Amino acid sequence: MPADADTGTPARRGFFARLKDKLNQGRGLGVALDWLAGRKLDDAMVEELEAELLAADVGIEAADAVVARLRKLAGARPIGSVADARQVLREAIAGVLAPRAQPLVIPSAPRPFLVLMVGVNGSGKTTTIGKLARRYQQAGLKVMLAAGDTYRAAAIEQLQAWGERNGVPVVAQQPGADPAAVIYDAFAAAQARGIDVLLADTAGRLQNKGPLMDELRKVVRVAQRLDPAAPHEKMIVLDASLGQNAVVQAREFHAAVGLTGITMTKLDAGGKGGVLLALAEQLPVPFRFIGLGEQAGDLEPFDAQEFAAALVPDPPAGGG
Ligand SMILES: Nc1nc2c(ncn2[C@@H]2O[C@H](COP(=O)(O)OP(=O)(O)OP(=O)(O)O)[C@@H](O)[C@H]2O)c(=O)[nH]1
Ligand SMILES: [Mg+2]
Repeated sequence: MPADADTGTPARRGFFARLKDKLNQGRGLGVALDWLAGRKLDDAMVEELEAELLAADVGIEAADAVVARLRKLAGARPIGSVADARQVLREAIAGVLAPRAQPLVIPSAPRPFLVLMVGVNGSGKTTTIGKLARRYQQAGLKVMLAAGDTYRAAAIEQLQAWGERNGVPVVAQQPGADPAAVIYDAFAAAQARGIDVLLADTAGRLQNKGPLMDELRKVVRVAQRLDPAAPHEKMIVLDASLGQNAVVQAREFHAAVGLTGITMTKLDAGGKGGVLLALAEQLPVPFRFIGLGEQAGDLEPFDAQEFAAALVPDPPAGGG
């Protein structure tokens, strides 16, 4: 898919440089390892590192997984400098994240490829749709949006504004309409019009509200009348600043509709980033994109190595 084959472009390098500055306010992990150089990884160091990991929202299971990988790596090669120690920690972290780093590929069939966005209120679903619309359009795909958040007129207008900005059609009905009907109609229209990617918005909902989760299951069922494989992507959008709570949300939405992708937003806004390690360890759902702001360009496919490098930055010059 051309949109995701752009690793190494200046824009992408700039994005990950910004991620490094934003995560933990650039402080990063690995301070506990600064004195590892030339020494053995001892229990005191491990304890301090675990505390750092937990403070960064990594959670116990993933902290254990990182430490286990670190011990293995540190045992297998000499660590002569602080830079070596940081590199080993980056590798341990990347090792935990790597199995989930699976970019969203839009295959040549089936088309239209239906992406259903789900998540709690305010996580960034509608904004992410706007960003993806631009991304896929720039990749030469025909994009359409479905205003499946029918709870508020403002939600429909917000999606229409993104549609206008990108010059992509938006299928919408009146506030209060049945979201399943809106998305069904949009899917049928997208089929008729030869659309490649249909991005369907939904209203924010708390994972413990049964009737709202039923509504989401209905959206899925109704879309399947047009294509039994639809929605081809069921993407949850999670707010990184919610920390471990994001893991709870992902688990519950996964149980309800069977997620196929995770997009993590707001890593620029207090999100510590460790939550991705917790998710990697606890859920078998691929990481698709990460969001770093409110603008259309503030979204990139997830990359395990780049993310680990951002979590464990080099200390500022002169800062040891
Ligand atoms: N800083 C920052 N803000 C973001 C990001 N993504 C979204 N936002 C902002 O978060 C707020 C909520 O975003 P929406 O896209 O409306 O969230 P939503 O999930 O559609 O919200 P509901 O429809 O109410 O459930 C908006 O002010 C966005 O501009 C991000 O990556 N970083
Ligand atoms: Mg919304």
